[in-house]
Amino acid sequence: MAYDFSENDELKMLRETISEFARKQIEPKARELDRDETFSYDLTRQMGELGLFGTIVSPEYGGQGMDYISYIVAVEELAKVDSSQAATIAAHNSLGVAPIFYYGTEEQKKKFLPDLCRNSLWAFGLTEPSAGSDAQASKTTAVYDSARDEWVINGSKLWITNSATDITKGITVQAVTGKQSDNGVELSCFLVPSGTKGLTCRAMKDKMVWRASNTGELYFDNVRVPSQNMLGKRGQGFKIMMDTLDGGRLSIGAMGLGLAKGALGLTLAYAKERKTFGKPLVKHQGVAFKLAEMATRIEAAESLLYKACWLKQNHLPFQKQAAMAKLYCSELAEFCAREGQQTFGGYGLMKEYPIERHYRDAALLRIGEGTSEIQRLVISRYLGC
Ligand code: COS
Repeated sequence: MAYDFSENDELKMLRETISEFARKQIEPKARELDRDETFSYDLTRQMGELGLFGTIVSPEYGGQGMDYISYIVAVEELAKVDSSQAATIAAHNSLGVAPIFYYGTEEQKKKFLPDLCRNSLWAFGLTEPSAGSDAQASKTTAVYDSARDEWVINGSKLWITNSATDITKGITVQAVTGKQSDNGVELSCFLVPSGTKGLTCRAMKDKMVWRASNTGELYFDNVRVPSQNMLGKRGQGFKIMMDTLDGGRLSIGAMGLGLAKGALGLTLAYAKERKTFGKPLVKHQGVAFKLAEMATRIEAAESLLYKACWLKQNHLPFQKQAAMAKLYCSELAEFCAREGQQTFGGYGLMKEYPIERHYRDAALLRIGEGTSEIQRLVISRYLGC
């Protein structure tokens, strides 16, 4: 099977549709939403109408049945213009919907997915106040109540994208359900619907990045869910979370690549207009070389990311390449946003110029869904280190 770099007409059309939506609908609002730190229900609804909620889910559960590369193209196009809107879609598809689609029982899929493919969001509850990179260090517990055939969840989660909106229907939660024979903890996943008694979801404010994306902190105080809400098997929780993150890393890669392309586009346009020392910036070799470097790294990142997606799409091992793509694309985004800002000079420090927002938003990519250090750890393990 050979890796094909060309995009067919269907993919080109999808890219153009999302690009046009991002330029016409998102771009004019992005600055204000960022300034006011506001999650836009209107844009989210429109993205749902465009079919971006259940991209990879098969039509029998209400999804679009897109292939993985198409989904990644959509995220990339959104991220060129605004990381916050891209984050809403990336987190919902990769982290919210995907584990239910891949690991849910037939009953769970029929119950939850059709709504999530249209109108509602679902979140991924892994990170806790003292369990970030060390994702097995969860303190949240779930205890089985055999009298009622229910699990009782206690604990908290932090920095959970899409978890505290009015349209969030629930969260997949990793919790400790027991001990393993080797003294390790047994971790399991539960589908916890919003509004369940004892669950509090609060939006986290005052972020530097992704200010128009919803980030929540969650508290579980004797939250009861029926045993049918366990996702996967008892003790399979960590693997479900890790497998889900492998896919999530590709969408963060797409966000990095998109942001980098957006930054290059803005910088090139500005450098053609702005004159110093009697000629446009692009005619100064120092600036032209910056642009050449950005473009070269973008080209390399694109090949790495889409190769990783192609591997996933063809059911081949892709975890190493996903970590590489996440690492490279997120660091690329930061590089391009910084070089772009430098080219804009003082204007690049003003909120009036989108490069300023890109510069801030890029910071999340090297931290969220596994820091750059975690990606290096994963890659080095594949090398046998
Ligand atoms: N897919 C499926 N299973 C996986 C896996 C993956 N990608 N990675 C690890 N596992 C399995 C292992 O096979 C192992 O199974 P066994 O116990 O049956 O052998 C088990 O999970 C434990 O694996 P490991 O010992 O490698 O776990 P570690 O505690 O060393 O953690 C890292 C590995 C650091 C890679 C993991 O904790 C991680 O990715 N951390 C970052 C978490 C993160 O991204 N957080 C941000 C979330 S924001 S949404």
